[in-house]
Amino acid sequence: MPVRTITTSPFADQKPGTSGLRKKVTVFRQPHYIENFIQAILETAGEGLRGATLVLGGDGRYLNREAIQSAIRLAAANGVGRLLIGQGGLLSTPAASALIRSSGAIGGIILSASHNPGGPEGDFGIKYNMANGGPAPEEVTGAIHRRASTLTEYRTTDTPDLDLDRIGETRIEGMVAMVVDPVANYAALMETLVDFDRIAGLFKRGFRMRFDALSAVTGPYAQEILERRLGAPAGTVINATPLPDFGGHHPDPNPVHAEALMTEMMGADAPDFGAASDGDGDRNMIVAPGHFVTPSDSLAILAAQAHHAPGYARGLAGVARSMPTSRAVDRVAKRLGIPCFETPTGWKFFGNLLDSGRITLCGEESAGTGSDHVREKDGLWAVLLWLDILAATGKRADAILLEHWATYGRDYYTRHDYEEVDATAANALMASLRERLASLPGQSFAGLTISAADDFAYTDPVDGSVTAAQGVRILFAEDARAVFRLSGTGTVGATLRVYLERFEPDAARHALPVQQVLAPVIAAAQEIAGIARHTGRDAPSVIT
Ligand code: VG1
Ligand code: CO
Repeated sequence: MPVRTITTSPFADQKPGTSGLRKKVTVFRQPHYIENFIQAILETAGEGLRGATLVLGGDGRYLNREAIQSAIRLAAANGVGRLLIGQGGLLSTPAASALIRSSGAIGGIILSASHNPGGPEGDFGIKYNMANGGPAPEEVTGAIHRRASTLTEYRTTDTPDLDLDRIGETRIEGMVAMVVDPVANYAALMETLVDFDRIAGLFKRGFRMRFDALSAVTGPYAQEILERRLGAPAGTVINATPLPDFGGHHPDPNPVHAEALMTEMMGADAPDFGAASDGDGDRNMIVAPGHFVTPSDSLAILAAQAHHAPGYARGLAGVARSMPTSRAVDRVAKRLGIPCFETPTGWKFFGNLLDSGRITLCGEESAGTGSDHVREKDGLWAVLLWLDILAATGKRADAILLEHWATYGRDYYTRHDYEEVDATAANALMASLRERLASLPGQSFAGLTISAADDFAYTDPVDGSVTAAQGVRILFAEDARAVFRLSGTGTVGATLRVYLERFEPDAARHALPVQQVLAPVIAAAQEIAGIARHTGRDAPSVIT
Protein backbone atom coordinates (compact mmCIF):
# COMPACT_ATOMS: atom_id res chain seq x y z
CA MET A 1 0.00 0.00 0.00
CA PRO A 2 2.12 2.90 -1.20
CA VAL A 3 2.32 6.30 0.39
CA ARG A 4 0.34 8.85 -1.58
CA THR A 5 0.76 12.59 -1.81
CA ILE A 6 -2.54 14.47 -1.94
CA THR A 7 -2.82 18.03 -3.15
CA THR A 8 -4.56 20.32 -0.66
CA SER A 9 -5.22 24.02 -0.53
CA PRO A 10 -3.96 25.67 2.65
CA PHE A 11 -6.39 26.84 5.35
CA ALA A 12 -5.72 30.27 6.82
CA ASP A 13 -8.00 29.70 9.83
CA GLN A 14 -6.13 26.75 11.41
CA LYS A 15 -4.93 28.83 14.34
CA PRO A 16 -4.89 27.03 17.72
CA GLY A 17 -6.42 29.01 20.62
CA THR A 18 -6.23 28.54 24.41
CA SER A 19 -6.19 24.77 23.92
CA GLY A 20 -5.77 23.48 20.38
CA LEU A 21 -7.71 24.11 17.19
CA ARG A 22 -11.46 24.29 17.87
CA LYS A 23 -14.09 24.77 15.20
CA LYS A 24 -17.60 23.69 14.34
CA VAL A 25 -17.86 20.11 13.08
CA THR A 26 -19.06 21.57 9.77
CA VAL A 27 -15.73 23.39 9.40
CA PHE A 28 -13.73 20.23 10.16
CA ARG A 29 -15.79 18.30 7.59
CA GLN A 30 -14.48 20.37 4.68
CA PRO A 31 -12.42 18.17 2.36
CA HIS A 32 -8.77 17.86 3.48
CA TYR A 33 -9.32 20.09 6.55
CA ILE A 34 -8.39 17.49 9.19
CA GLU A 35 -5.56 16.04 7.10
CA ASN A 36 -4.14 19.50 6.42
CA PHE A 37 -3.88 20.33 10.13
CA ILE A 38 -2.46 16.94 11.11
CA GLN A 39 0.13 17.15 8.33
CA ALA A 40 1.11 20.58 9.70
CA ILE A 41 1.52 19.07 13.18
CA LEU A 42 3.62 16.18 11.89
CA GLU A 43 5.86 18.45 9.81
CA THR A 44 6.32 20.83 12.73
CA ALA A 45 7.40 17.88 14.90
CA GLY A 46 10.21 17.57 12.34
CA GLU A 47 12.82 14.91 11.69
CA GLY A 48 12.57 13.57 15.25
CA LEU A 49 9.25 12.05 14.29
CA ARG A 50 10.87 9.47 12.04
CA GLY A 51 10.77 6.12 13.83
CA ALA A 52 9.46 7.74 17.02
CA THR A 53 6.45 6.86 19.17
CA LEU A 54 3.34 9.02 18.94
CA VAL A 55 0.15 8.83 21.05
CA LEU A 56 -3.33 9.24 19.53
CA GLY A 57 -6.78 9.38 21.13
CA GLY A 58 -9.81 11.53 21.65
CA ASP A 59 -12.83 12.23 23.80
CA GLY A 60 -15.20 10.14 21.69
CA ARG A 61 -17.20 13.01 20.29
CA TYR A 62 -18.79 13.09 16.83
CA LEU A 63 -16.06 12.77 14.13
CA ASN A 64 -13.60 11.18 16.61
CA ARG A 65 -13.35 7.81 14.86
CA GLU A 66 -13.07 9.25 11.34
CA ALA A 67 -10.37 11.70 12.43
CA ILE A 68 -8.47 8.89 14.21
CA GLN A 69 -8.47 6.84 10.99
CA SER A 70 -7.13 9.82 9.02
CA ALA A 71 -4.45 10.45 11.65
CA ILE A 72 -3.35 6.81 11.53
CA ARG A 73 -2.82 7.00 7.76
CA LEU A 74 -0.97 10.30 7.96
CA ALA A 75 1.24 9.08 10.80
CA ALA A 76 2.20 5.96 8.81
CA ALA A 77 2.91 7.98 5.68
CA ASN A 78 5.02 10.50 7.58
CA GLY A 79 7.38 7.96 9.08
CA VAL A 80 6.08 7.51 12.64
CA GLY A 81 7.60 4.33 14.12
CA ARG A 82 4.99 3.37 16.66
CA LEU A 83 1.51 4.80 17.15
CA LEU A 84 -0.27 4.14 20.47
CA ILE A 85 -4.03 4.50 20.02
CA GLY A 86 -6.57 4.35 22.83
CA GLN A 87 -9.06 1.52 22.35
CA GLY A 88 -12.27 2.77 20.74
CA GLY A 89 -10.31 5.88 19.76
CA LEU A 90 -10.60 7.05 23.38
CA LEU A 91 -8.03 8.69 25.61
CA SER A 92 -8.82 11.33 28.18
CA THR A 93 -6.50 14.34 27.97
CA PRO A 94 -4.70 13.50 31.25
CA ALA A 95 -4.45 9.82 30.28
CA ALA A 96 -2.89 10.85 26.95
CA SER A 97 -0.43 13.03 28.84
CA ALA A 98 0.46 10.13 31.14
CA LEU A 99 0.86 7.73 28.20
CA ILE A 100 3.13 10.13 26.29
CA ARG A 101 5.36 10.36 29.36
CA SER A 102 5.45 6.66 30.24
CA SER A 103 5.97 5.46 26.65
CA GLY A 104 8.73 7.93 25.84
CA ALA A 105 6.67 9.29 22.95
CA ILE A 106 7.73 12.34 20.99
CA GLY A 107 4.23 13.74 21.50
CA GLY A 108 0.56 13.07 21.08
CA ILE A 109 -2.44 14.14 19.06
CA ILE A 110 -5.60 14.55 21.13
CA LEU A 111 -8.91 14.93 19.37
CA SER A 112 -11.17 17.03 21.54
CA ALA A 113 -13.03 20.28 21.87
CA SER A 114 -13.08 19.62 25.61
CA HIS A 115 -15.97 21.35 27.36
CA ASN A 116 -17.60 22.53 24.10
CA PRO A 117 -20.79 20.72 23.02
CA GLY A 118 -20.46 17.84 20.52
CA GLY A 119 -22.57 16.21 17.81
CA PRO A 120 -22.96 17.11 14.13
CA GLU A 121 -23.95 20.68 15.05
CA GLY A 122 -21.38 20.92 17.83
CA ASP A 123 -17.65 21.45 17.99
CA PHE A 124 -14.58 19.37 17.23
CA GLY A 125 -10.96 19.99 18.05
CA ILE A 126 -7.38 18.80 17.58
CA LYS A 127 -4.51 19.54 19.93
CA TYR A 128 -0.88 18.58 19.98
CA ASN A 129 1.09 17.69 23.10
CA MET A 130 4.85 17.58 23.45
CA ALA A 131 7.23 14.91 24.76
CA ASN A 132 6.74 16.16 28.34
CA GLY A 133 3.05 15.31 27.97
CA GLY A 134 1.96 18.94 27.99
CA PRO A 135 0.20 21.18 25.47
CA ALA A 136 2.44 22.61 22.76
CA PRO A 137 3.73 26.02 23.83
CA GLU A 138 2.94 29.16 21.86
CA GLU A 139 5.99 29.04 19.59
CA VAL A 140 5.00 25.53 18.47
CA THR A 141 1.31 26.28 17.95
CA GLY A 142 2.40 29.37 16.02
CA ALA A 143 4.64 27.23 13.81
CA ILE A 144 1.82 24.72 13.22
CA HIS A 145 -0.50 27.55 12.21
CA ARG A 146 2.05 29.00 9.78
CA ARG A 147 2.64 25.57 8.27
CA ALA A 148 -1.10 24.84 7.97
CA SER A 149 -1.69 28.10 6.15
CA THR A 150 0.92 27.38 3.47
CA LEU A 151 0.68 23.59 3.00
CA THR A 152 -0.10 22.46 -0.52
CA GLU A 153 0.04 18.70 -0.03
CA TYR A 154 -0.15 15.99 2.61
CA ARG A 155 1.05 12.40 2.78
CA THR A 156 -1.28 9.50 3.45
CA THR A 157 -1.79 5.81 2.61
CA ASP A 158 -4.64 3.79 1.14
CA THR A 159 -4.73 1.48 4.16
CA PRO A 160 -8.19 0.24 5.18
CA ASP A 161 -9.64 1.44 8.50
CA LEU A 162 -7.98 -0.04 11.56
CA ASP A 163 -10.20 -1.97 13.99
CA LEU A 164 -10.08 0.49 16.88
CA ASP A 165 -11.98 -1.77 19.25
CA ARG A 166 -9.56 -4.69 19.25
CA ILE A 167 -6.44 -4.43 21.42
CA GLY A 168 -3.43 -5.46 19.36
CA GLU A 169 -0.76 -4.50 16.85
CA THR A 170 -1.02 -3.89 13.12
CA ARG A 171 1.81 -2.98 10.74
CA ILE A 172 1.00 -0.10 8.40
CA GLU A 173 3.86 0.78 6.06
CA GLY A 174 6.88 1.13 8.36
CA MET A 175 4.71 1.88 11.41
CA VAL A 176 3.35 -0.34 14.14
CA ALA A 177 -0.15 0.77 15.15
CA MET A 178 -0.92 -0.45 18.66
CA VAL A 179 -4.44 -0.25 20.06
CA VAL A 180 -4.02 -0.05 23.85
CA ASP A 181 -6.27 -0.06 26.92
CA PRO A 182 -6.92 3.65 27.54
CA VAL A 183 -7.46 3.24 31.29
CA ALA A 184 -4.86 0.77 32.62
CA ASN A 185 -1.74 2.96 32.44
CA TYR A 186 -3.62 5.93 33.96
CA ALA A 187 -5.13 3.90 36.78
CA ALA A 188 -1.70 2.51 37.67
CA LEU A 189 -0.35 6.07 37.92
CA MET A 190 -3.20 7.08 40.23
CA GLU A 191 -2.34 4.19 42.58
CA THR A 192 1.10 5.73 43.14
CA LEU A 193 -0.35 9.11 44.17
CA VAL A 194 -3.23 8.39 46.53
CA ASP A 195 -3.90 5.61 49.03
CA PHE A 196 -6.36 3.28 47.27
CA ASP A 197 -6.77 1.06 50.37
CA ARG A 198 -7.64 4.03 52.52
CA ILE A 199 -10.22 5.31 50.02
CA ALA A 200 -11.64 1.80 49.63
CA GLY A 201 -12.08 1.76 53.42
CA LEU A 202 -14.17 4.90 53.13
CA PHE A 203 -16.55 3.25 50.67
CA LYS A 204 -16.64 0.08 52.79
CA ARG A 205 -17.91 2.16 55.69
CA GLY A 206 -20.84 3.36 53.57
CA PHE A 207 -19.49 6.63 52.15
CA ARG A 208 -21.79 7.74 49.33
CA MET A 209 -20.59 9.51 46.24
CA ARG A 210 -22.01 10.63 42.90
CA PHE A 211 -19.72 11.13 39.91
CA ASP A 212 -21.36 12.57 36.79
CA ALA A 213 -19.29 11.83 33.69
CA LEU A 214 -21.75 13.87 31.58
CA SER A 215 -21.65 11.12 28.89
CA ALA A 216 -18.08 12.12 28.08
CA VAL A 217 -14.71 10.39 28.18
CA THR A 218 -14.21 10.05 31.96
CA GLY A 219 -16.97 7.43 32.35
CA PRO A 220 -14.79 4.35 31.70
CA TYR A 221 -11.99 5.77 33.87
CA ALA A 222 -14.28 6.58 36.78
CA GLN A 223 -16.07 3.23 36.59
CA GLU A 224 -12.80 1.29 36.58
CA ILE A 225 -11.18 3.29 39.38
CA LEU A 226 -14.08 4.26 41.64
CA GLU A 227 -16.40 1.30 41.23
CA ARG A 228 -14.06 -1.58 40.40
CA ARG A 229 -10.79 -0.77 42.16
CA LEU A 230 -12.08 1.31 45.08
CA GLY A 231 -15.32 -0.60 45.64
CA ALA A 232 -17.79 2.26 45.34
CA PRO A 233 -21.29 0.84 44.75
CA ALA A 234 -22.42 0.38 41.15
CA GLY A 235 -24.28 3.48 40.04
CA THR A 236 -21.86 5.82 41.82
CA VAL A 237 -20.77 6.89 38.33
CA ILE A 238 -23.65 8.19 36.23
CA ASN A 239 -23.78 9.07 32.51
CA ALA A 240 -20.76 6.76 32.24
CA THR A 241 -20.91 5.85 28.56
CA PRO A 242 -19.09 8.27 26.24
CA LEU A 243 -21.55 9.32 23.53
CA PRO A 244 -20.75 11.17 20.26
CA ASP A 245 -23.13 13.99 21.24
CA PHE A 246 -22.61 13.62 25.02
CA GLY A 247 -26.29 12.68 25.20
CA GLY A 248 -27.11 16.32 24.55
CA HIS A 249 -25.15 17.34 27.68
CA HIS A 250 -22.94 20.38 27.54
CA PRO A 251 -19.92 18.59 29.00
CA ASP A 252 -18.76 21.56 31.06
CA PRO A 253 -18.71 20.66 34.76
CA ASN A 254 -20.10 23.74 36.46
CA PRO A 255 -23.25 24.39 38.52
CA VAL A 256 -25.17 25.42 35.39
CA HIS A 257 -24.33 22.53 33.06
CA ALA A 258 -24.10 19.84 35.76
CA GLU A 259 -27.47 20.88 37.12
CA ALA A 260 -28.69 17.38 38.01
CA LEU A 261 -25.66 16.76 40.21
CA MET A 262 -26.09 20.15 41.87
CA THR A 263 -29.75 19.44 42.63
CA GLU A 264 -28.88 16.10 44.20
CA MET A 265 -26.00 17.56 46.25
CA MET A 266 -28.14 20.44 47.53
CA GLY A 267 -31.02 18.08 48.43
CA ALA A 268 -32.00 16.68 51.83
CA ASP A 269 -30.46 13.22 51.38
CA ALA A 270 -27.35 14.37 49.51
CA PRO A 271 -24.47 11.93 49.03
CA ASP A 272 -21.27 12.64 51.00
CA PHE A 273 -19.43 13.87 47.92
CA GLY A 274 -20.25 14.93 44.37
CA ALA A 275 -18.02 15.38 41.35
CA ALA A 276 -18.17 15.79 37.59
CA SER A 277 -15.74 16.01 34.71
CA ASP A 278 -15.72 17.53 31.23
CA GLY A 279 -15.63 16.28 27.63
CA ASP A 280 -11.97 15.23 27.64
CA GLY A 281 -11.60 14.51 31.36
CA ASP A 282 -9.20 17.26 32.34
CA ARG A 283 -11.66 19.38 34.33
CA ASN A 284 -13.25 18.59 37.67
CA MET A 285 -16.16 19.95 39.63
CA ILE A 286 -16.31 19.30 43.36
CA VAL A 287 -19.54 19.53 45.34
CA ALA A 288 -19.76 19.02 49.09
CA PRO A 289 -23.17 18.32 50.61
CA GLY A 290 -24.96 21.67 50.45
CA HIS A 291 -21.94 23.53 49.00
CA PHE A 292 -20.48 23.98 45.55
CA VAL A 293 -16.71 24.23 45.98
CA THR A 294 -15.36 26.83 43.57
CA PRO A 295 -12.38 25.57 41.56
CA SER A 296 -10.31 28.37 43.07
CA ASP A 297 -11.18 27.19 46.60
CA SER A 298 -10.64 23.57 45.61
CA LEU A 299 -7.11 24.38 44.43
CA ALA A 300 -6.38 26.16 47.71
CA ILE A 301 -7.79 23.29 49.78
CA LEU A 302 -5.81 20.68 47.85
CA ALA A 303 -2.65 22.76 48.30
CA ALA A 304 -3.27 22.96 52.05
CA GLN A 305 -4.13 19.25 52.45
CA ALA A 306 -2.18 17.40 49.75
CA HIS A 307 0.48 16.21 52.23
CA HIS A 308 -2.07 13.67 53.54
CA ALA A 309 -1.74 11.72 50.25
CA PRO A 310 1.34 9.51 49.71
CA GLY A 311 2.26 11.19 46.42
CA TYR A 312 2.61 14.57 48.14
CA ALA A 313 3.77 13.54 51.61
CA ARG A 314 7.04 15.40 51.14
CA GLY A 315 5.18 18.68 50.70
CA LEU A 316 4.89 21.00 47.72
CA ALA A 317 7.76 22.79 45.95
CA GLY A 318 5.43 25.60 44.94
CA VAL A 319 2.05 26.29 43.40
CA ALA A 320 0.68 28.24 40.45
CA ARG A 321 -2.66 29.58 39.33
CA SER A 322 -3.89 31.26 36.18
CA MET A 323 -4.30 35.01 36.59
CA PRO A 324 -8.14 35.05 36.73
CA THR A 325 -8.16 32.31 39.41
CA SER A 326 -8.87 33.71 42.89
CA ARG A 327 -6.07 34.46 45.31
CA ALA A 328 -7.19 31.73 47.75
CA VAL A 329 -4.20 29.53 46.88
CA ASP A 330 -1.82 32.47 47.34
CA ARG A 331 -2.87 32.59 51.00
CA VAL A 332 -2.06 28.90 51.45
CA ALA A 333 1.32 29.28 49.72
CA LYS A 334 2.17 32.18 51.99
CA ARG A 335 1.45 30.14 55.09
CA LEU A 336 3.43 27.16 53.73
CA GLY A 337 6.31 29.45 52.82
CA ILE A 338 6.38 28.27 49.19
CA PRO A 339 6.31 30.29 45.96
CA CYS A 340 3.05 30.98 44.12
CA PHE A 341 3.20 31.82 40.40
CA GLU A 342 0.53 33.70 38.43
CA THR A 343 0.31 32.63 34.77
CA PRO A 344 -1.89 33.47 31.76
CA THR A 345 -5.00 31.37 31.14
CA GLY A 346 -4.29 27.97 29.56
CA TRP A 347 -2.45 24.91 30.83
CA LYS A 348 0.51 25.34 28.48
CA PHE A 349 1.85 28.09 30.74
CA PHE A 350 2.32 25.68 33.66
CA GLY A 351 4.58 23.34 31.66
CA ASN A 352 7.92 25.04 32.28
CA LEU A 353 7.15 25.56 35.97
CA LEU A 354 6.32 21.86 36.37
CA ASP A 355 9.26 20.63 34.27
CA SER A 356 11.73 22.75 36.22
CA GLY A 357 10.44 21.53 39.58
CA ARG A 358 9.32 25.00 40.66
CA ILE A 359 5.77 23.88 41.36
CA THR A 360 3.98 20.67 42.37
CA LEU A 361 0.33 21.77 42.14
CA CYS A 362 -1.48 24.22 39.88
CA GLY A 363 -4.94 25.16 38.76
CA GLU A 364 -7.41 27.41 37.00
CA GLU A 365 -10.74 28.93 37.97
CA SER A 366 -12.31 27.07 35.05
CA ALA A 367 -12.32 23.77 36.97
CA GLY A 368 -8.79 22.67 36.10
CA THR A 369 -6.50 21.27 38.77
CA GLY A 370 -3.35 19.24 38.30
CA SER A 371 0.05 18.32 39.60
CA ASP A 372 3.47 17.31 38.36
CA HIS A 373 2.29 13.69 37.72
CA VAL A 374 1.28 14.73 34.18
CA ARG A 375 1.42 17.95 32.17
CA GLU A 376 -2.32 18.48 31.80
CA LYS A 377 -5.04 19.30 34.22
CA ASP A 378 -6.55 16.09 35.53
CA GLY A 379 -10.20 15.81 36.53
CA LEU A 380 -10.32 12.35 38.09
CA TRP A 381 -6.99 12.86 39.86
CA ALA A 382 -8.42 15.90 41.67
CA VAL A 383 -11.43 13.84 42.73
CA LEU A 384 -9.18 11.04 44.02
CA LEU A 385 -7.01 13.50 45.94
CA TRP A 386 -10.13 14.94 47.57
CA LEU A 387 -11.29 11.43 48.47
CA ASP A 388 -7.92 10.56 49.99
CA ILE A 389 -7.98 13.78 52.04
CA LEU A 390 -11.49 12.92 53.28
CA ALA A 391 -10.33 9.39 54.12
CA ALA A 392 -7.14 10.54 55.87
CA THR A 393 -8.73 13.31 57.94
CA GLY A 394 -12.06 11.59 58.59
CA LYS A 395 -13.73 14.94 57.97
CA ARG A 396 -16.75 15.72 55.84
CA ALA A 397 -16.17 17.70 52.63
CA ASP A 398 -18.37 20.58 53.79
CA ALA A 399 -16.47 20.76 57.10
CA ILE A 400 -13.16 20.96 55.24
CA LEU A 401 -14.47 23.85 53.15
CA LEU A 402 -15.82 25.82 56.12
CA GLU A 403 -12.66 25.22 58.15
CA HIS A 404 -10.57 26.38 55.21
CA TRP A 405 -12.47 29.67 55.05
CA ALA A 406 -12.22 30.10 58.83
CA THR A 407 -8.45 29.63 58.65
CA TYR A 408 -7.62 31.66 55.55
CA GLY A 409 -10.66 33.87 54.97
CA ARG A 410 -13.07 33.44 52.05
CA ASP A 411 -12.49 34.67 48.52
CA TYR A 412 -16.04 35.16 47.26
CA TYR A 413 -15.84 34.40 43.56
CA THR A 414 -18.01 34.30 40.44
CA ARG A 415 -17.51 34.31 36.68
CA HIS A 416 -19.92 36.02 34.30
CA ASP A 417 -19.73 34.91 30.67
CA TYR A 418 -21.26 36.87 27.79
CA GLU A 419 -21.33 34.25 25.05
CA GLU A 420 -21.62 34.65 21.29
CA VAL A 421 -21.19 38.41 21.44
CA ASP A 422 -20.39 40.22 18.21
CA ALA A 423 -16.60 39.92 17.86
CA THR A 424 -16.08 43.52 16.73
CA ALA A 425 -18.06 44.81 19.73
CA ALA A 426 -16.12 42.59 22.14
CA ASN A 427 -12.78 43.76 20.74
CA ALA A 428 -13.91 47.37 20.99
CA LEU A 429 -14.83 46.84 24.66
CA MET A 430 -11.37 45.43 25.43
CA ALA A 431 -9.62 48.16 23.42
CA SER A 432 -11.51 50.86 25.25
CA LEU A 433 -10.60 49.33 28.63
CA ARG A 434 -6.95 49.16 27.61
CA GLU A 435 -6.92 52.80 26.51
CA ARG A 436 -8.23 53.94 29.89
CA LEU A 437 -5.95 51.85 32.13
CA ALA A 438 -3.75 54.75 33.20
CA SER A 439 -6.64 57.02 34.14
CA LEU A 440 -8.68 54.46 36.12
CA PRO A 441 -6.84 54.38 39.47
CA GLY A 442 -8.48 56.72 41.97
CA GLN A 443 -11.88 56.61 40.24
CA SER A 444 -14.88 55.16 42.08
CA PHE A 445 -17.65 52.93 40.72
CA ALA A 446 -20.57 51.44 42.68
CA GLY A 447 -18.94 52.54 45.92
CA LEU A 448 -15.59 50.85 45.18
CA THR A 449 -12.35 52.71 44.47
CA ILE A 450 -9.91 51.48 41.84
CA SER A 451 -6.41 51.13 43.30
CA ALA A 452 -4.64 49.67 40.24
CA ALA A 453 -5.40 48.63 36.66
CA ASP A 454 -3.24 46.82 34.13
CA ASP A 455 -3.17 44.44 31.18
CA PHE A 456 -1.62 41.21 32.43
CA ALA A 457 1.71 40.24 30.84
CA TYR A 458 3.70 37.18 31.84
CA THR A 459 7.41 36.60 31.71
CA ASP A 460 8.15 32.88 31.94
CA PRO A 461 10.78 32.51 34.69
CA VAL A 462 12.30 29.48 32.96
CA ASP A 463 12.74 30.49 29.31
CA GLY A 464 12.19 34.24 29.60
CA SER A 465 9.44 34.29 26.96
CA VAL A 466 6.96 37.14 27.32
CA THR A 467 3.23 36.76 26.71
CA ALA A 468 1.38 40.09 26.70
CA ALA A 469 -2.25 41.26 26.62
CA GLN A 470 -3.60 38.38 28.70
CA GLY A 471 -6.49 40.22 30.32
CA VAL A 472 -7.35 43.48 32.02
CA ARG A 473 -7.10 43.46 35.83
CA ILE A 474 -8.90 46.04 37.92
CA LEU A 475 -8.00 46.03 41.61
CA PHE A 476 -10.18 47.80 44.15
CA ALA A 477 -9.04 49.27 47.42
CA GLU A 478 -11.79 47.23 49.15
CA ASP A 479 -9.81 43.98 48.54
CA ALA A 480 -11.84 43.15 45.45
CA ARG A 481 -10.91 42.48 41.83
CA ALA A 482 -12.51 42.37 38.38
CA VAL A 483 -10.77 40.75 35.40
CA PHE A 484 -11.82 40.99 31.75
CA ARG A 485 -10.64 38.79 28.91
CA LEU A 486 -11.94 37.22 25.71
CA SER A 487 -12.21 33.45 25.47
CA GLY A 488 -9.81 31.55 23.21
CA THR A 489 -11.89 28.37 23.00
CA GLY A 490 -15.24 29.56 21.65
CA THR A 491 -16.27 28.87 18.06
CA VAL A 492 -19.02 31.45 17.47
CA GLY A 493 -18.44 35.21 17.73
CA ALA A 494 -16.63 36.23 20.90
CA THR A 495 -17.14 35.29 24.53
CA LEU A 496 -16.40 37.96 27.12
CA ARG A 497 -15.36 36.51 30.47
CA VAL A 498 -15.67 38.72 33.54
CA TYR A 499 -14.11 37.29 36.70
CA LEU A 500 -15.24 38.87 39.96
CA GLU A 501 -14.00 38.38 43.49
CA ARG A 502 -13.85 39.93 46.94
CA PHE A 503 -11.99 38.80 50.01
CA GLU A 504 -13.83 38.42 53.32
CA PRO A 505 -11.66 37.66 56.36
CA ASP A 506 -14.53 37.63 58.88
CA ALA A 507 -15.83 34.09 59.49
CA ALA A 508 -19.17 35.52 60.64
CA ARG A 509 -19.66 36.66 57.04
CA HIS A 510 -18.74 33.45 55.23
CA ALA A 511 -22.26 32.10 54.64
CA LEU A 512 -23.68 34.92 52.52
CA PRO A 513 -25.06 34.50 48.96
CA VAL A 514 -22.18 34.91 46.50
CA GLN A 515 -23.95 37.12 43.95
CA GLN A 516 -25.16 39.39 46.77
CA VAL A 517 -21.70 39.83 48.28
CA LEU A 518 -20.26 40.54 44.85
CA ALA A 519 -23.08 42.83 43.68
CA PRO A 520 -21.00 46.04 44.01
CA VAL A 521 -18.04 44.44 42.18
CA ILE A 522 -20.40 43.23 39.43
CA ALA A 523 -21.99 46.67 39.10
CA ALA A 524 -18.59 48.37 39.03
CA ALA A 525 -17.30 45.95 36.38
CA GLN A 526 -20.34 46.47 34.15
CA GLU A 527 -19.96 50.23 34.43
CA ILE A 528 -16.18 50.38 33.95
CA ALA A 529 -16.27 48.23 30.83
CA GLY A 530 -19.56 49.58 29.48
CA ILE A 531 -20.71 46.00 28.88
CA ALA A 532 -24.31 46.85 27.98
CA ARG A 533 -23.27 49.75 25.76
CA HIS A 534 -20.74 47.69 23.79
CA THR A 535 -22.49 44.33 23.60
CA GLY A 536 -26.16 45.21 23.87
CA ARG A 537 -26.43 42.67 26.69
CA ASP A 538 -27.79 43.68 30.07
CA ALA A 539 -27.05 40.30 31.68
CA PRO A 540 -24.47 37.53 31.27
CA SER A 541 -25.46 34.32 29.46
CA VAL A 542 -23.84 32.03 32.04
CA ILE A 543 -23.07 32.75 35.69
CA THR A 544 -20.87 30.24 37.49
C1 VG1 B 1 -11.04 28.07 28.84
C2 VG1 B 1 -10.67 28.31 30.28
C3 VG1 B 1 -9.21 28.02 30.52
C4 VG1 B 1 -8.89 26.59 30.06
C5 VG1 B 1 -9.33 26.39 28.63
C6 VG1 B 1 -9.16 24.97 28.16
O1 VG1 B 1 -10.31 28.96 28.00
O2 VG1 B 1 -10.96 29.63 30.66
O3 VG1 B 1 -8.91 28.20 31.88
O4 VG1 B 1 -7.52 26.33 30.18
O5 VG1 B 1 -10.71 26.73 28.48
O6 VG1 B 1 -9.86 24.09 28.99
P1 VG1 B 1 -10.93 30.31 27.40
O7 VG1 B 1 -9.85 30.90 26.56
O8 VG1 B 1 -12.17 29.93 26.68
O9 VG1 B 1 -11.26 31.16 28.59
V1 VG1 B 1 -10.52 22.68 28.33
O10 VG1 B 1 -11.06 21.77 29.56
O11 VG1 B 1 -11.47 23.31 27.18
O12 VG1 B 1 -9.20 21.90 27.55
CO1 CO C 1 -11.17 19.84 28.98
